[in-house]
Amino acid sequence: MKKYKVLGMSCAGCANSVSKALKAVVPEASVDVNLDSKEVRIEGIAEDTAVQQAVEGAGFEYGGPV
Ligand SMILES: [Cu+2]
Repeated sequence: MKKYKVLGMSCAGCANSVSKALKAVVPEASVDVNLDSKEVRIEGIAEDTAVQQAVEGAGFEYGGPV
């Protein structure tokens, strides 16, 4: 399990966008977005670079692994 900081999420719609973007790049992993802590939890195999690209591609700021 890995956790990443994602900045710029302000509502459930943002969380959903991030979640969808991540699921697209790591379809075999389970993704959980926590709006309160601004963290994304990924269960399964995920490359940091793929996570960063997905987050940034969705228009949010990648804060790195937690
Ligand atoms: Cu939003």
